[in-house]
Amino acid sequence: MESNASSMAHLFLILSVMFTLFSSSNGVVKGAFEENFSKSCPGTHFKTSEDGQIWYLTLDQVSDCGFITKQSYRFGWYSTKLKLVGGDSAGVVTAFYMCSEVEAGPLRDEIDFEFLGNRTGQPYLIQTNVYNNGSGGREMRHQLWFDPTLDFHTYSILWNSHQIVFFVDQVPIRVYKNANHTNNFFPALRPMYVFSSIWNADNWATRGGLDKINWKNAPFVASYKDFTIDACPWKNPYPACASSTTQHWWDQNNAWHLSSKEKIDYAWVQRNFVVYNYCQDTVRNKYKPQECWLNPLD
Ligand SMILES: *[C@@H]1O[C@H](CO)[C@@H](O)[C@H](O)[C@H]1NC(C)=O
Ligand SMILES: *[C@@H]1O[C@H](CO)[C@@H](O)[C@H](O)[C@H]1NC(C)=O
Ligand SMILES: *[C@@H]1O[C@H](CO)[C@@H](O)[C@H](O)[C@H]1NC(C)=O
Ligand SMILES: CC(=O)N[C@H]1CO[C@H](CO)[C@@H](O)[C@@H]1O
Repeated sequence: MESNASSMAHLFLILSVMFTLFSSSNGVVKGAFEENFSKSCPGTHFKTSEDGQIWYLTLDQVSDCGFITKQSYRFGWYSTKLKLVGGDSAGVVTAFYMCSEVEAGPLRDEIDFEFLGNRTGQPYLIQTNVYNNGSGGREMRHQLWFDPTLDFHTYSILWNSHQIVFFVDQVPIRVYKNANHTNNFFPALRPMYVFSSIWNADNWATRGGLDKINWKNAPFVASYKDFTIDACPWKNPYPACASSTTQHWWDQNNAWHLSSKEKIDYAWVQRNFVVYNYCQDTVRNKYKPQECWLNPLD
């Protein structure tokens, strides 16, 4: 009996070690910058805090700055905490996005969070967009219910075969459903890299390009921390990440729809913070794109 119990305990220990090993190789990415990311700017424009936990990206007249995951992923949960450039940040765009190509090629898929700076005291706008096979034009713009330059807030993307959800501090601000028709406009096939960047977009970003960057305020610094990717790392051959062969939490029934609490939060955002919705833009779209007819609460 005695020896049985101890060998059971032994087996249990081995199993939990194996479980730990497997779960840490399952695509959860936290911290450790160089291991998981490459930067695309001079060292002067990318700095970290002493403990390596906060990453500072700088834009000035010499350079912009960005970083990208070494690995690509298909479906999952992508999240970061971000503190935006304060003061006069008109023309500066900070981004957290996903793209199927390292260099923005003509047939890319993309899921974007873009933070459009503004003059001191004027509100930042969040622009989100979805690209499918090289076409975009799915912009929405939201105001925020807080000042995103004062502190870190969490911005997250949930991506699975049924929906793309953009979250701000766990509040779903936008739900983009999969129409699933033969001509649907939903990026689901190609794995994507995860990017972050800060750059000069004063030809379009603030009041349609009227407000230019005031370089006297440079350098502009955006701060990132707690980058989390809980997703399926892409491996050949396809379909290593296909939903039918896996049981990841992000591709199960609960993640295919908003929860009832999320539906209430979503409705609150729709009532109070939407500034622009391409689905309502009859000047740009004579016919409503088909995904606009889908119910985000389904
Ligand atoms: C993407 O667009 C290209 C060029 O228009 C087309 O040849 C290709 O079939 C498209 N791919 C998908 C997956 O829609
Ligand atoms: C879309 O179609 C595919 C293939 O028929 C199916 O596996 C998937 O569950 C469908 N998705 C939705 C959102 O209906
Ligand atoms: C910047 O502030 C102006 C004035 O309040 C506002 O009209 C605009 O929507 C704000 N954001 C952007 C990105 O232009
Ligand atoms: C996908 C990937 O490269 N993941 C790595 C991220 O960094 C951790 C260590 O912090 C590694 O264990 C992962 O393999």
